[in-house]
Amino acid sequence: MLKTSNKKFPIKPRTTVAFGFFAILFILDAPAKPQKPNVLFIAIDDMNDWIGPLGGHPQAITPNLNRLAKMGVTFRNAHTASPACHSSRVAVMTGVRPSTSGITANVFKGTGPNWRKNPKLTNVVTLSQHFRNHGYTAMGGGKIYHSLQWWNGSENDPDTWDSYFPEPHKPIPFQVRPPTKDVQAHEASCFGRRPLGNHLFGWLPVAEDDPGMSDYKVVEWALSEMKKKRDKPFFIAAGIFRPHIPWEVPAKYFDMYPLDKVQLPAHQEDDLADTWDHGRRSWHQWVAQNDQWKQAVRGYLASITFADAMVGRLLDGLQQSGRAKDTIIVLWSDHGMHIGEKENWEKFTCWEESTRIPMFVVAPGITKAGSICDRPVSTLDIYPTLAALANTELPEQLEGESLVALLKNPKAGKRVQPAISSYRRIHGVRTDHWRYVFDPGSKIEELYDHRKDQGEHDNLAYMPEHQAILELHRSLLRKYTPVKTPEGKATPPKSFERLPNNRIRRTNYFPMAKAVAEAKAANKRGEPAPILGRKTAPTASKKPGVKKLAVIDPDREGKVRSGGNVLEVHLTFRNQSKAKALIYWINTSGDRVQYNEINPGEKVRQRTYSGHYWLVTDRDKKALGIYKAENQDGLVHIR
Ligand SMILES: [Ca+2]
Ligand SMILES: [Ca+2]
Repeated sequence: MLKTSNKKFPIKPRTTVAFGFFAILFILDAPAKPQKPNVLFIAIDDMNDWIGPLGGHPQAITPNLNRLAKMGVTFRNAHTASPACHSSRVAVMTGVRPSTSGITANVFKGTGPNWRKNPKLTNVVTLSQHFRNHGYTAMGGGKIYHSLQWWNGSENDPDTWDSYFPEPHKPIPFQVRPPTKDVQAHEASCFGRRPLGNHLFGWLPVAEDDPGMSDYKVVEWALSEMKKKRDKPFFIAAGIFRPHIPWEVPAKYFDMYPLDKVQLPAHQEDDLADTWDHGRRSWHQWVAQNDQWKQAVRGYLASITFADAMVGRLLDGLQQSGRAKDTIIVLWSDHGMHIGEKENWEKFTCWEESTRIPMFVVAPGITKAGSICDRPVSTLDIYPTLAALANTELPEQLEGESLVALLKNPKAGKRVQPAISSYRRIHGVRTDHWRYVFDPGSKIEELYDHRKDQGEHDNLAYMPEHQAILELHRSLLRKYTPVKTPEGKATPPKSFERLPNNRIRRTNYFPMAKAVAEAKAANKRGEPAPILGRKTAPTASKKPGVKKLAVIDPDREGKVRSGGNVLEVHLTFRNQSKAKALIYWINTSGDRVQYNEINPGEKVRQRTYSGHYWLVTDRDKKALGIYKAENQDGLVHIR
């Protein structure tokens, strides 16, 4: 039985006999010690709303999250405090708002809790410490603080746990990668520079079943801890790493989503016309030019279903341990995920795709099975909620709001705060059915009405009829963060024009899908189109001077394709041999396109783009060497 108040047992003895009778009943019924609920704290990495209870993707197979939803309260309007692994997790574990600490993005600084150097967080009592201070054994496993499968560092704080699996500074167990031949075949089928190295932005099955997965091992550990006999209540934090990239899970999960049936997420091609540029459009360019969108959706869905299976094992194990009746379950994801919407991949924005998360609470004796709460809540609320559910005093630093009132009454329970998400300088405010986004850098403001526009396509911030609601959201952001918002009538930033219908439009915007389609059509016509994405990609800075280019083995012809980078550079080909040489551009499909002939002793200056390949042959068209243009003018000696 859980209690949320400290009310004394109401004994009103009328007679000694009656008192004795009730006292005996009380003694028989009561546990030997004051009972405290156990806590099973499940952190999922990068899981967005593509799960049954949130309906973000019609094809997602998540039977175990569906089951969890039926056990307690589903928060359907839950958002991360910060859409990046590190900042999100620090906010959850400290209860301090990212805009207060200034920790609003990822860091990769080696081993140890670097976030403790932040003056606001140096001495803060973390969630696990709080439970330890109140008589709990606090154990962690897997990714709770920031760490990555391929990064040897971790932001975990070993001093805040009684034990950690597998080890506090290496919280994610070893994870096997897909077979090399599969990776190579996939690389060969794609051109241009793939985002991230080592195929980490990849989606292939591993040649293992569930027990070969690192998350499986974390769950095994959590189950073994649940079963142990112990004097103290437990706080078990289990971190599941999938569906974080790389989307590599056993083949059976890929098989659940036949590629030809996979649906792309709902999206609008020119969605970024009325908003800020998140700087990650080159990822979408690479996906689009290689026709990888569906494959990526499939990999993400497969990874979600795998993570769901791991959640199922935790739920089953808790049931089998006999402790479900006195264990609070909280499940949350550190942030959402763009899968190509708004020409973005992963997170790092303050739109719904990045901020909306799965969040569930099961509190025996408090929550009703199958309840739904649509009020805006935040991961910042997890700490105060758990502290309240365990009848402990809330530490002073907490800036979120206990959700106990909403757990008891999901529709009418008191809720004061909006859900605010901060990523670097950008902030999003989510209320019951509005989202406000403000970028203090470009000064652009956004306002979306979720009653009509769940995809957040139509920015209403510059419409006079929505001025009052805009003011309300500006004031909410000012109330809870140090951000200075604009005041008065919203004015479009310089690079935007105001349209007659009071929407705004970026003057030089060109959708990536259109740019890629045009370049592909040109290639099909046999025209060299080394402009893939040129109109939209961020301008790289060209290095001064001229660099002699290294020769690439001519046997690589057929394996290399031009694309990716878009900076204009010049290559000078000097023919120092005694015979005529031919110059070819290798197009985006990997084919030769002849550009020039160079006589002995002559030179040719050729305009091209960084990331593009050039082939030199002898007069019989036998390949002599391949050269790749870099972010600098290049020199090629033909000998
Ligand atoms: Ca994450
Ligand atoms: Ca839009």
